[in-house]
Amino acid sequence: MRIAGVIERYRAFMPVQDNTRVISLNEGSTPLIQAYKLSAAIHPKLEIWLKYEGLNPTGSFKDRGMTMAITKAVEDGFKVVMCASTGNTSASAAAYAARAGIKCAVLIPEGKIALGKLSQAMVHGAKVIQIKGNFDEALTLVRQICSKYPICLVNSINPFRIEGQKSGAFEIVDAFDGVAPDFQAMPVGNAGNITAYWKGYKEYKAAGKAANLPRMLGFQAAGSAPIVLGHPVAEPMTYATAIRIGNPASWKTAEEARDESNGVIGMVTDHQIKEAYKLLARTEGVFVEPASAASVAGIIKLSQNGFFDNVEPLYGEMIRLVCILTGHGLKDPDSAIAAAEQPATLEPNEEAILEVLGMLEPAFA
Ligand code: AN7
Repeated sequence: MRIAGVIERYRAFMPVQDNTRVISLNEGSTPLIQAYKLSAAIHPKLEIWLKYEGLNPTGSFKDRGMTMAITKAVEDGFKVVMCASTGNTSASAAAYAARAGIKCAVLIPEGKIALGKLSQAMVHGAKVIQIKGNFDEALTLVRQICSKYPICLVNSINPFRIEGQKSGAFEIVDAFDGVAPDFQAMPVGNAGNITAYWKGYKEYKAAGKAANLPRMLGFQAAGSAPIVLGHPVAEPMTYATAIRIGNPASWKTAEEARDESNGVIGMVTDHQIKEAYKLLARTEGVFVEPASAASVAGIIKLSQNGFFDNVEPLYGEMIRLVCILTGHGLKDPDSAIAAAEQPATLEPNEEAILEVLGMLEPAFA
């Protein structure tokens, strides 16, 4: 069976006409993986599922929104698209623009985007411009330029991005036969994705396709936590560069998602993100980029604070929680190598290898 992209699969919910030329890389349909060991390690009542968005065509959730944004840009006659990015949006925009045969320009913060993401934007032929400033400054410039010239802005303030990204919520509800999980946890940067998921869940419920709505849990990095602090952060800091954003464009709708769903937007330290990053890789075999681990770090923190102790599951005995793992670990190989034990370098000699493996010790005999 051929599995189509998110516009074709959820066409009734997408703003396309019968004759719209759909630009797609067959995004979506990402694995939803049950995390038995992680669940047991975090809370006895939690049933955690991992929505592995790193398996989208360019390695992040951005593809769900980019298929819709580029489809519309082409339909509306644009020949050039532009975005500011901490990396993943630029990778996705560059790939979908290449697919469509239009030009793409990306503004990125100099030195603050992961190697894999930079390589993607470059190889797909985008015009890559590094700004001596941060993401928020880059986005301000992109907004100014796109308001004056015939260039389509494809950051998540483009409403078509949100329309495409809401498909993630549809897939989760479909996977559980019309039931939304008790909770959904995700990292929050520019806050487009939490906005999109909440819109998706509400539309699916209104259409009679979801029995209930989840409570939304969003997590920012402590050095870049404007929504938690209640004010913009002029110089956002975090090693999770994807969410190094101090003034999110979708701030208000993120707060609406939190408040309407009786949810939480909290923050986690870089240390907590790193620990969750390693835990996911080592206990579940799931490799994500650092920002994606903020969702797991956030659940661990909430659990330690007793947050789940008195929660009544919607159905059955367990509290079902879906964690959105937004980007693939291969995006950021430098972080992976820094977080792990370095390889041994040996002569090509059996004894030496066995020694490193500990096989020559009596315990192994
Ligand atoms: C892996 O690429 O903002 O809250 O410019 O790459 O919707 O911004 C990326 C954000 C989470 C946060 N996880 O999502 C960009 C960019 C990963 C990300 C987020 C991003 P939003």
